[in-house]
Amino acid sequence: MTPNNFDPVETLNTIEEKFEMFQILDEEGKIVNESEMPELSDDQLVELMKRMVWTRVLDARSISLNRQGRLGFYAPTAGQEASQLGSQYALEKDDYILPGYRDVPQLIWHGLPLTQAFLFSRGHFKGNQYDEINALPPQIIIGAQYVQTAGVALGLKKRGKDSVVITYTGDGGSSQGDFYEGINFAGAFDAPAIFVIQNNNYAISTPRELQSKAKTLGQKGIAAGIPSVVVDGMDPLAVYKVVRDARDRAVAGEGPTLIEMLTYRYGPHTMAGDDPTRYRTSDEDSEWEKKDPLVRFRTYLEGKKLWTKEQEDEVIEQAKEDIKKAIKEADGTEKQSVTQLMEIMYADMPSNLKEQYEVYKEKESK
Ligand SMILES: Cc1ncc(C[n+]2csc(CCOP(=O)(O)OP(=O)(O)O)c2C)c(N)n1
Repeated sequence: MTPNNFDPVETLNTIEEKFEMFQILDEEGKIVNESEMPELSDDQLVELMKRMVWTRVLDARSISLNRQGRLGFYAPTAGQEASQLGSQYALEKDDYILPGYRDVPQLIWHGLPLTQAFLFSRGHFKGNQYDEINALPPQIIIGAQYVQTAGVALGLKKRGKDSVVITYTGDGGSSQGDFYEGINFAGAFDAPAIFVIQNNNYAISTPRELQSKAKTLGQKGIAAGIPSVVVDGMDPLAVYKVVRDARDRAVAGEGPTLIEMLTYRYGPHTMAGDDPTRYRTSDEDSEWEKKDPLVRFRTYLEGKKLWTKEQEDEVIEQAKEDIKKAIKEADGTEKQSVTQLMEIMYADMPSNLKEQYEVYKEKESK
């Protein structure tokens, strides 16, 4: 292109047109992109379904436990199972997860004991003390995990590890400065990172249309010079495939990838008083219910004679048992004290806090 026919509008349109949604399994449970099917055995497909069903039960139970005052902070996950678990399933145990507050399911399936997830919800420091899982605790500051991901990924690269870091933010998070800093830095250093935007159409009540003029959020990676893709976030097979490919590239030294997953949260933003009926229509909800990842994956697996109602009931019962046991364990965990909280916060406690520490030590001894 010569400077004479330089046309910035055409350049933009050309780029934006390229960002079509990648899909393998459609809403009817049919494979529409056979050549892109990921290499997953029948057992692996069933395992992924089990995880999605189990997690849907956890979501429903967490919401009622929260309403009973038995859990604290909780960000509902129903609707986002394909994005969350399809992506986690594409990781290896040594890979790192840097989650946002809604991404507790990925942590659990990466090895976080459910009891700890409940303790995190209750604000207990033991919920954030990870022993056997490569992950950081869920980030509450929107987008901050993107910058940390660039750092962790660069660290892995410098140490010659063949593992990667995956991080998640929302459509709202993709407007943060940290988002751009993270993808830019990771790109500049070919750091082995996978940046996910779970675009569930709303940042609390702010709709996607007000979030950015960009036609897709996935295209934002182009400015950082990194491969970028928009995927059907309700399709576990497509999500698995794009994340696995991104992982392969990262491990091969080819740097990060940005993945926008188009998804929806069926519940409220968090359990702290959000009412989605004030900003979403029931028609919109119904449209997305038709895309439910569990429904389409179930239809697909039933068609392959890999899944039955009995299997599903078994997983549901197992989930309920696991939850009951974990809540009991969480209830039995010693309450955290103020002094414990202060001890884990500081290697060297500032002198003014030391004074307060002594006051509490005294109080707690009584
Ligand atoms: C830096 C920062 N600003 C504002 C908030 C308050 N806040 C919490 S969640 C949220 C919306 C995030 O929406 P999105 O990134 O789309 O993620 P989703 O919750 O939909 O998964 C906001 C603004 C925050 N936690 N951190």
